[in-house]
Amino acid sequence: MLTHPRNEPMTERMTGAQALVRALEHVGVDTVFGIPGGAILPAYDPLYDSTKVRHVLVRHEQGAGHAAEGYAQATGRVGVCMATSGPGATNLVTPIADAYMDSVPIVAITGQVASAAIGTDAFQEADISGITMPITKHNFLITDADDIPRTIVEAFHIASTGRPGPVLVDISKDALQAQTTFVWPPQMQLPGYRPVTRPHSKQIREAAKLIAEAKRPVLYVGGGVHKAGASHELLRLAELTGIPVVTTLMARGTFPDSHPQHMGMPGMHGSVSAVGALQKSDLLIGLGVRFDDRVTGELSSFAPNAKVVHADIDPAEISKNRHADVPIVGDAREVIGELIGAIEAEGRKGDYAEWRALLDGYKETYPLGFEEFADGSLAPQYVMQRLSAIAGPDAYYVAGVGQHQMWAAQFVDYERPGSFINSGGLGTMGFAVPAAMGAKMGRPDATVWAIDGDGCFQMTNQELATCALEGVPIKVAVINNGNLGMVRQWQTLFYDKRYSNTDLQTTRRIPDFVKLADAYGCVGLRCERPEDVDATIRKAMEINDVPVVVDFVVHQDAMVWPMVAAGTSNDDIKFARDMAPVWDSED
Ligand SMILES: Cc1ncc(C[n+]2csc(CCOP(=O)(O)OP(=O)(O)O)c2C)c(N)n1
Ligand SMILES: [Mg+2]
Repeated sequence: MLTHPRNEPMTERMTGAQALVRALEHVGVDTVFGIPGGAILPAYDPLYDSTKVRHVLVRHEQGAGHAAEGYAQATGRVGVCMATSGPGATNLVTPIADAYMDSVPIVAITGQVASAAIGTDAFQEADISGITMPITKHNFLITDADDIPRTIVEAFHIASTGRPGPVLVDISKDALQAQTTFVWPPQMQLPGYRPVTRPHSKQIREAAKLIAEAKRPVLYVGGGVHKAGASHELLRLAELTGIPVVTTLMARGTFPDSHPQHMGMPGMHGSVSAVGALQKSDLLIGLGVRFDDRVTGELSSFAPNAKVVHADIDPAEISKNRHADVPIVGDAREVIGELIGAIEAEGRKGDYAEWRALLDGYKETYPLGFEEFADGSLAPQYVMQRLSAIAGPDAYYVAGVGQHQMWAAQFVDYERPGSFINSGGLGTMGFAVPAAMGAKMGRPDATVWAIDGDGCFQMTNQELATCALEGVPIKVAVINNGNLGMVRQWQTLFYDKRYSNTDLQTTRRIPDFVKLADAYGCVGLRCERPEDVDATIRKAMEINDVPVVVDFVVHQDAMVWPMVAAGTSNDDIKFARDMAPVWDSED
């Protein structure tokens, strides 16, 4: 009997490597970042012919991983990186851990030695699935070509659904070389994987009741809200209730900075108003957050009078660090949508006028500020303010890790969800340049500024070669304080100014970042004085055919304030050295 060909699955004989590339095309991959080598070489051959998948040859596999993360965060799609076995795969470990900590959906594809050689310490053998077991959402080792298409579909499904995260697919060389029958679409075999997205209605009603009864509620918003695409719902919930909002490092822009209900970023370097809001609250409504230690400070004195509503897609997060009075498992968009419905159904509204007035008072009395230097040298915070004003809210800002990252979080105004991309959980130096490259490839029409430290920049700036050759005109602001500044800040405060191994001596222009930019085929600019900042940024904004690197030479003594010293209570926040805010007398 003849059946209509459209009703039949597509089948075709090909190699495992061809099946891999075909599967990547079918799941919609358009960009892969990677470096070839022996074990993955069979996959690079059919990749050469693909008209749908663009492979970007990076200079270091760490760059491939961060680029995949930047691409994923700027597009909301799964980022893909590829490496060979052994050292290629182990170079992906840092970005995989980074993606795991920040719930970024990436799929890492690695070649493995031939299956008969696995476990023999063969040349370039590393047990990458074993190594990455604790830092992947899931990982696969494929030794049979027939399993390749199905596993690719499963990997993309797992990476992008529920709580997003990195998935590793390790494929032995013989599986890539073997003949197989390509069948599409394959049937997923993930019987145990069913993330809960719909929240329990009883818990939602309970939360709505607590919200109506609270006197001092706070919407404590984390990275999960933007990941769920729930920023519109968040705005509706906030405006419906009038509850003040704080946005964590991973949530900057999810709620507009300019909104009067926004109290800023909480945490170690958060604003007094945001930290105060949490500490003085009687109800924390945690949405897509994980009560990270950088936010809570000393856990035992965190928000001591608050009941907790905690909504997260990952049940493992709930009550992990702080007991949740009302636990809600679900997708943030559905949770917030249902909360809005339940609050409307409750009919009664809380009265938070006094609470808002108290927090507005903190905001006014303790705004973010910084020290300017009498010698006319440049304050890094001023650079951020001008970047923000000139590049505007439509740009993407991608930070490295250290003081410059915190200034980028504090002094750039974020109005748009997802416009700040950084390494939050792992704090990975070297993140910015490759992640900015990935973001720019995902959003070619957007302006993408990497805000990097002189230390971080020296870890991954080789991807500027990739950017220059592949036509990815990112802009890099190197905040050059000549030091591993954040570590130096701790030495200033806690180690009696004993500056052990934090002076990078970049003041000697080793390396000279302008010449380095030039060597990479980029434009290099330098700015050392406040009066030149605007003109320099404008010049960088005008160059759109090649990457631009601006060496902003700033004062080495600039510090990040406010600060809650590690392990101490949020109540002991300092907004400048030895300067503590005065909380209200009734507390
Ligand atoms: C890979 C890695 N190594 C070490 C650290 C510890 N660390 C955190 S911030 C920092 C200094 C970063 O220096 P720089 O890039 O110049 O940024 P700055 O703080 O000066 O703005 C270091 C060494 C880290 N976070 N990541
Ligand atoms: Mg530095």
